[in-house]
Amino acid sequence: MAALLAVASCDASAQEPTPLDEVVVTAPKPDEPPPKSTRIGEPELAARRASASDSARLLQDVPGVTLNGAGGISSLPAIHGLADDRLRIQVDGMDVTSACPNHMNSPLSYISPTQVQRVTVFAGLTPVSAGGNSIGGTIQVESAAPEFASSADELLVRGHLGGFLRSNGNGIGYDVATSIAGTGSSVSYSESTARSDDYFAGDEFKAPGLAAPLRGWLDGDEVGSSAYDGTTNRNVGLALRHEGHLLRLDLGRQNVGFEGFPNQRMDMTSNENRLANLRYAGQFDWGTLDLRVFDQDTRHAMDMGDDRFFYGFGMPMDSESTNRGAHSKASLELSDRHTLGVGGEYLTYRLDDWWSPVGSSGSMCCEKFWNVRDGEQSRLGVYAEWQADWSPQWLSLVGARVDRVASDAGDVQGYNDVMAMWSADAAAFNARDHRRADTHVDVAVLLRYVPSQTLTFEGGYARKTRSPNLYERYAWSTSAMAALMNNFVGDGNGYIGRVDLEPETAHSVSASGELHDAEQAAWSLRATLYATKVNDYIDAIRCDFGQCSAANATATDAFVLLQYANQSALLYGADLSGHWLVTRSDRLGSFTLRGTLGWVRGENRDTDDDLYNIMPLHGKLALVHELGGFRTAVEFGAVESKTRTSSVRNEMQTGHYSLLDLRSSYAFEHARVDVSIENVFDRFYSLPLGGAYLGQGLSMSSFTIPWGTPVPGAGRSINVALSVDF
Ligand SMILES: [Cu+2]
Repeated sequence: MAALLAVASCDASAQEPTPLDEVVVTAPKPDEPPPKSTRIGEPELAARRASASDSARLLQDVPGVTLNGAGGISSLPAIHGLADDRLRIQVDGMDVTSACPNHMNSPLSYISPTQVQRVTVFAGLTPVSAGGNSIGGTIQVESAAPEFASSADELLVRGHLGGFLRSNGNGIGYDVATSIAGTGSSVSYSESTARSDDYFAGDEFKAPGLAAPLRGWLDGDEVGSSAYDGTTNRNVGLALRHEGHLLRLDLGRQNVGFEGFPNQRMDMTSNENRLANLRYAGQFDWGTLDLRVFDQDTRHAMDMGDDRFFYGFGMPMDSESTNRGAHSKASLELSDRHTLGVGGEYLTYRLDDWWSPVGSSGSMCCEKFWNVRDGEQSRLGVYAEWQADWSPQWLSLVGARVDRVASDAGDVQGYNDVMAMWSADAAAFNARDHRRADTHVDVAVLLRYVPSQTLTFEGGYARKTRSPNLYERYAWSTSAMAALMNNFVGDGNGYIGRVDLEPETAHSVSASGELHDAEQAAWSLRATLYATKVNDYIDAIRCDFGQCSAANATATDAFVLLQYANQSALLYGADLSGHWLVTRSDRLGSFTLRGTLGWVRGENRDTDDDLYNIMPLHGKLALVHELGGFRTAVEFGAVESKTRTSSVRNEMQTGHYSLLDLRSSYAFEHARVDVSIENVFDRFYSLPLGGAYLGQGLSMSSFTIPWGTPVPGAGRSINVALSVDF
């Protein structure tokens, strides 16, 4: 799989089968498939869904993709070492955006795994039509496309009921979906929920005791602040179809009652998100046309959850955002060989982030602390992309795009104006002009060469650009408490913005080769090499001004305060993936070995430091048995120890580990049962990308939680999921 290179193919059915995840094309016309990319469909998705309430986990076996730990339903995917806002992540075509100084409500947290029907990953080089304001790859997650009845006298009625139980953390949830459709119209409804207590590691990693003064007991192996509760996603869809035209309106609402974050200093105590997505797709003699408008409104609240000290008053932090977008895309078939895609996008994002005062005296009295006030970022982009099928052997895709990104934020204030700890930083920030406008010029050149039935080469070059997000530019306070609340990487440090940050510009080259049998069924081996040089990479330097102490500049075993800074970075690595059909017979079914190996390095070229959260060498080998409706997989994963760490962030090292998972499923005609045992031997391990453990105790200041404990991975869990379709 790992079409780590996105090279276009004009026909989805021409996509090769891929070693780890099958390429399943479920897109109905006129929902044109994107250029060649990695697609995850059934049955891989079904098997993953059964054991995840976090949609990012559906991506965990895609070569080149790793997951940065966060809350139980909101891991942040990384592609080749570039994560979070460096990727373009679209949910049902919408550029959904986080509204939180910790990026708790990440884009993929807004769709539950049960809704996900198709995942497309552009790991590595992305065509410009799928890029924009991002330097890593693109992840597109989609829910089910509407279905229509095939004849006028038929009414298509569908229903789905599902539920799951997971032993580790007592996870439980359900999902229901129904739709009624004629030949030209369809109405659908879906709903899903999930909850879990704190999960347990394979062994003790701290002393058992009270989570915090006046709080409940936590066992030594219990991962504090990892629970979540009251997550509900509801969606209503309407669709109209007439000949080659499809109009869809989807209205979604998500509520999260609580989500703990073991690598942040606070928890999400409420999140309400509303989505409206109106789209049109049409087929014409000259090609296809796609139009979309969408709106996302988010109200987000954070405070201390049950595993943290409450300080008698809590620490309310609120944010509210509106995110609106319009996309248009036309694909013109110039001739049998040439297709021209042109498109335009407009996005506008508004954010307020404020912290209500607490107490009638003291440093957090007496006014609202404005972390970001009247923040806005708008982006206008246009692109053109030319795909040429020169011959059955050669294909090229060449594109360019220009984006204009304007960012601004209003004046701020601290909890009061009388204390210098707030007023000095606020005055310095307010004295500056905050408006910045960046122009991005991106290009992508992708080539594919198929010299024989058993060999495919892909390669290319891309230049991509990303502007700093609002927190990177406008988080302003050098007070430790305030800076520690601004952190979306989970390393326990505090972050201070920099208004003058320049956009990151990435130059990427990538090449891959795939060998397979002529029928593309029995075996395959794919290797990809890639390198990305990032100019003005937004890394961090130690804060040595404002309220930052002299010790902050040199500490090597403590949480520290950092300021974002443009530096240059180099990321490079290799992905290897393959499959081998060991044996197949009518009586015993088929046995297939599937494997992946990922290796990535990230270096700061200005400081010679290693970049933060770069996954050590990791691999997975699975033996999959399929017979009729039965599918069983034995998965063995191994990860090397993490010794290359970011010293500016005092990133912790983690040890090597290996895990065994067993997954089994049986698909009846109208039902499905999944049973899995994850981490069969209940091994203890630290998550290499899980960040610092901050899930209990007095988490509001730098020195009240000991530095040095990474967030551990989950111990054994026995998971069961059932679903019925009718
Ligand atoms: Cu938050």
